[in-house]
Amino acid sequence: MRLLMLALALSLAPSFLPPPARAEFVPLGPVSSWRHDNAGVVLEIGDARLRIDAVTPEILRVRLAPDGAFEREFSYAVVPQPAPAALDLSETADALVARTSRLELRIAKDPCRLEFRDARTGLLLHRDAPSLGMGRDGVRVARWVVRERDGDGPERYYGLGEKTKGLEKGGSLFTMWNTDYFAYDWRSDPLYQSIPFYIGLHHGAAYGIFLDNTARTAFNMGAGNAHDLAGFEADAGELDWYFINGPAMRDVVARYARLTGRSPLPPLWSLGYQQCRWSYYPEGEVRRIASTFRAKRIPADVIYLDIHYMDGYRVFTWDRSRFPDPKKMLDDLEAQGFHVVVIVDPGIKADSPYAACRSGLDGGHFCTLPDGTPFTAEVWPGTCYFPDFTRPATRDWWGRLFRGLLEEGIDGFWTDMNEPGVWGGTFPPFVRHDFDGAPTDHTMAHNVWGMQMARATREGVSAIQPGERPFVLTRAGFAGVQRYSAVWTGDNVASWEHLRMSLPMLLGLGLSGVPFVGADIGGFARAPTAELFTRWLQAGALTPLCRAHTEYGTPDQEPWSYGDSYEEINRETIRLRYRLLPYLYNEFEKSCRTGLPLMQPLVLEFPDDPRTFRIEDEFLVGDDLLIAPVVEENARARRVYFPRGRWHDWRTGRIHAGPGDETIDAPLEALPLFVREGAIVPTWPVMNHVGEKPVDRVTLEVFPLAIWSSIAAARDTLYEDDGHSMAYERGGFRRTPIEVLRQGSATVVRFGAPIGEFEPAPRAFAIRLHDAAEPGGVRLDGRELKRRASGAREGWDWIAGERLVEVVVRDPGRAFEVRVE
Ligand code: MIG
Repeated sequence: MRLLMLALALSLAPSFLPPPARAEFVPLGPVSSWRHDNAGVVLEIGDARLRIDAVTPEILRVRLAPDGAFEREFSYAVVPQPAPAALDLSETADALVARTSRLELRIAKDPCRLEFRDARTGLLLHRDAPSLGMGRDGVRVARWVVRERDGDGPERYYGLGEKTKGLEKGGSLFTMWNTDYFAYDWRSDPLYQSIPFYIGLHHGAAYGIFLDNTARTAFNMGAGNAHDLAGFEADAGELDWYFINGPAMRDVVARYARLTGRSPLPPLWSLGYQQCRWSYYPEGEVRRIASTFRAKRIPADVIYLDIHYMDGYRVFTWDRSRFPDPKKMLDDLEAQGFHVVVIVDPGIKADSPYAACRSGLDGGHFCTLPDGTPFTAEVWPGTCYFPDFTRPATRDWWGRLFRGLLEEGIDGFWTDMNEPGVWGGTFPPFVRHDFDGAPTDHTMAHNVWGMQMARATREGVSAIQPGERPFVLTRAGFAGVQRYSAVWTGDNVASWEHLRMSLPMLLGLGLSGVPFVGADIGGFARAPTAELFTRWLQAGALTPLCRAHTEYGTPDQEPWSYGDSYEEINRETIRLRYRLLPYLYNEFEKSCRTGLPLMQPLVLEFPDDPRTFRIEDEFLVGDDLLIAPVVEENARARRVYFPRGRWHDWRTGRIHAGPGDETIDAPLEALPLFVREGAIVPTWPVMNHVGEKPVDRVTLEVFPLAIWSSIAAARDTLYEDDGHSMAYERGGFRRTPIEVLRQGSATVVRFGAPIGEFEPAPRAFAIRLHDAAEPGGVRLDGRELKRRASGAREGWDWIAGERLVEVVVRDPGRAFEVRVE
């Protein structure tokens, strides 16, 4: 009887099903043969095949095809790379040794195991676990590695994108499977983003591992063992991964960003303060919020419309009873200096008279069941279809749908629910996707679908408005999402714990290639106290994306919603951001070139200082600002760790010498903010929004180095452009080289000839030398400058109480020199 049933089951089973896989880890055995072709090395290991290529001298790519057949050469994450680097190969009795100028990879032959060394120092960086290494486990592929150990304990791990559980990931287990996780907590995993990249740090050297696999993957960073094993695995597909050498941690991050692409420059207005809630409606309410910002002189650039602007949640429509004349409203808001960003959801209401539904069905744009009929699921609009964003023609179709909203005056798009999140979870595994021409099911497409929605959105907006920089904000993403979109950390909670958690989450995203990040200020779920909102706004004041948001039905959550004294503090906090906008913009522009994040954990800059390994309540913004926000209720002071160097308190001017801890006063109105010695920090006059007035003065706050050297402050370049167009790609920018030198007892500030075609409005430069002595005189290109009478357009002043020299000169648009004697 049993046999009969088995026979029956076998005969009914569709013939395309593979034989049931045995779930058992089978490590690689001995290398049976190998060859070295012009690009890399290919090894045969039983049925499996392993291929190793040098992408650059610092980056090796390793691909394991468990059944010997490599998949097509295609990646959603990795951008086209220049010609591969040379990989030299030599053979010993028991190993092959592959070398680039920077890396040495030893491949033991029996069994096949890998060991990576720095070619210059010889340091052993990373190796397969001897008894495990790479292997397969049914249809899964996995790799187990040694978690190294040094004098400071087990190897430290960083990255993995948007994860909770702290900045340093050692000892925890993580899954990559994009998940809509309302009100997650510090143990929740996985969340909205999947970035299968981590950094290892031991013996003062860092390296990176990037697993380029879009299936569900898991990273064991030393969980459940004696701290000596780590590993990663994928539910399907190849074990296709990259080893990235540093040894500086900054270089690992920069090289990872070289692989997966860097963020484009965003419009400057998107670095302004952004106000959101679920939802501002009807029109009168949106207008009231906008006018209140202006009346109260609280700077702001962006207002969001959440799902209530749509007609029955149909994306690309308006609810005309709530918004009778969107164009008029948007014109008026624009006149007030506001940009409007709308949410766009991927679910298209299955309702055939509706245009997006009809054209989607006609074009075959929706994800399907295996038999080709459109797949449906329930979400805000009711029963929905879902565009297959992994299909190029569908991305184009989606992109064209934005024309109407753009023509009405919408400036940016917020892609939500794109994990995908639907009522009850996500798509079932059998849902079909084009996967850019290699049709597959949801198992492989899930983690990239949201990123492809952000991509289709960005590309569509760019095609419709080719001269303008798009602004896209996405909840879901995969490695490389930074090429298309900013990222926010989803549905957090209005609690002190969430404020604390938000910092390592944002730092982890930055270490994983995504610079434009922010958390919902004040918290999304539930309502913050006045103090929590104020402290969160301070912590968020210098995060790359600065957006307050709250869920449906909560009390008002605007900077003025907590009474006059809080309003005053919140106004000043936002003004601080606007003063520092040119600094943020300069650092962003650097990030677009280097791939380094704006928001940096101390360990990125000081990986040789063990004190920094786990600091996650302080961070650097750009190269020179150290922020130590207050993240504890009722605290009016906090301990701050100052890494080596001297740090100037932005508010009080006090100087703190690191390394060491100090207790810093932090009354409710204070955001502890410090500037590294040697920095030149550009600031602007505060405005109510970007572009309210021409910038008539660029102030350079100069914090000279304490040690005697001919360089008094780091060389720097001031970057400027029009802030919104793509002209910067064709020379439409201005770079002004600035250096501050010591010549005897004089300090010389030298401005180089500006480079580029962008012409700023006529303006002055104010140079403020901190920690200075009273000057005997000041010269501009050799000519004596007068001590400044108030209101004079040029001249200098000495503010004894602040030990500050301030020199104001007109920008002559050419090289010039200010000499303070
Ligand atoms: O099911 O659009 O994370 O920011 O306000 C909730 C409503 C859908 C989730 C987003 C949140 C947004 C909300 N959305």
